[in-house]
Amino acid sequence: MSRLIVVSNRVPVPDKRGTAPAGGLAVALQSALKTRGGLWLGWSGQSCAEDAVGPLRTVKDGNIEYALTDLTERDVEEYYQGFANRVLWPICHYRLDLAEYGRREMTGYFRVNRFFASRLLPLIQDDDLIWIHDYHLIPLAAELRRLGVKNRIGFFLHIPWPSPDVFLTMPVHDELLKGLTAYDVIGFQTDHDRNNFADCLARQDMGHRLDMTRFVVGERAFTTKSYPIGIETTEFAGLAKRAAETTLHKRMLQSLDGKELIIGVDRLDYSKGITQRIDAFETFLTRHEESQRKVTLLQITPKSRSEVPEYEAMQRAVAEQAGRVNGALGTVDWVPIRYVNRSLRRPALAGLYRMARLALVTPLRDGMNLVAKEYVAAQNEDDPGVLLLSRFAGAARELKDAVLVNPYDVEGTAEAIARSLVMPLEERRERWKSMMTVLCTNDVFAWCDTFLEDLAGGKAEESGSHSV
Ligand code: GDG
Repeated sequence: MSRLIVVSNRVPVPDKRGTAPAGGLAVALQSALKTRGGLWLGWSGQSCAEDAVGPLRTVKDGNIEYALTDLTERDVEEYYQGFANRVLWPICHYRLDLAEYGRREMTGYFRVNRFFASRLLPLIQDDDLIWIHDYHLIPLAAELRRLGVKNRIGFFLHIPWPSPDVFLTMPVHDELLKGLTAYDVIGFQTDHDRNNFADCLARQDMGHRLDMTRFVVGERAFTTKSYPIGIETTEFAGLAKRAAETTLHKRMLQSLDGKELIIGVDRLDYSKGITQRIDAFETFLTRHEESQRKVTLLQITPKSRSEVPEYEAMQRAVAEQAGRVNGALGTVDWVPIRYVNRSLRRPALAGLYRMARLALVTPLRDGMNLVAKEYVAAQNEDDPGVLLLSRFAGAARELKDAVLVNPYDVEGTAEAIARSLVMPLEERRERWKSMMTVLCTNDVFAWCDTFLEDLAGGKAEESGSHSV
């Protein structure tokens, strides 16, 4: 079996406590690599002065070898905080209003991708499979090809690919599209994203389609498909079951004092629809007064990208909003919203999912959303809770038995909360069973194996072998 090289912006080297990172990409890839092993290269998270970037640092953990590089302060500002998080992230989540274009940031993005290629080059052996992840590194394969790399290279996009009308607002759209054609396999979360990508190629008159999955652009042929990402379903279910025995679990139950728990878990990000969700919860409480003092929303929201201004502003806005609702509706012995602004350990999270009667997973746009899948896996099959899920999350295309909502429709979401809380046991069981069947089939290992089978499935297309 060929060695696997994974490249992503950040590399989640486990800390001494074995704490898992709060981020979907890291959670999924760590599960996938655990069994197969390989090399994982990315940014260490440290920044330094222009002339102080040292050699790669390597850390071994089981059969995974992590290779970490520092970036300069300028790199981080232009490539990461700038182009990746203030252009690509908002554009791919349909937030044209938040995109901040700057030539300096765009140049920095391509420069850092060149730098990643130069760091990776000496590590590559002839038959390695190279798997590059997410929007930070779209041009990386093109940079590697320029350096003569002939290996099979795959790309997986964890976030949505928007429709051409949105994507083509980006000044460097053609460079990004052309950059993608340097890959052999391009993976998306859903067919919808894959079709949007194909529509962008068609709109720009780039190459042509050979069949459902194969395209030819200029001198390169590639495959593009959807590979919906999953979780370690069985393992996570076991974790949640075991957590029910812990003291944290018992303390939490005691503190609820018979009230129903509703849970929300999201990185603090404007794409997750947290403020709309709190509005919906408030509307539900005011319209269904009989539920006041009977339910509590636990919103767990670890900080994320605090150095980007939009995120810093949102941190304040959500805290204020939760405080306002608690002030307006709370009583001396009941707090409607418990707002936790830090990361919990994974077993604790699993136990809380299992305790919750209802999960609110209401992103305005999401590539997949692993929280939705984790919540379902964590349920007690005898008395499962209800998943209320945004129809704009990739997960909604698989979890059709969730209660699907439009998160922009605050009143509609409030009514869906009310309906979910009184859903009969029989219906809850049926919906849960059908969702669990999907999650057991499409788990993270299936995701990884299917992608890698396609990636290993052929030799890199020789330049010139497919002229159009
Ligand atoms: C991107 C895409 C796609 C959250 N809080 C804590 C915690 N988490 C964990 C969750 C889950 C992960 O972080 C979040 O994953 P999501 O998929 O929900 O969202 P993103 O971080 O935006 O991920 C997304 C994903 O990539 C994978 O392709 O699904 O669409 O945006 O695993 O459990 N983990 C711990 N403590 C927390 O407080 N330990």
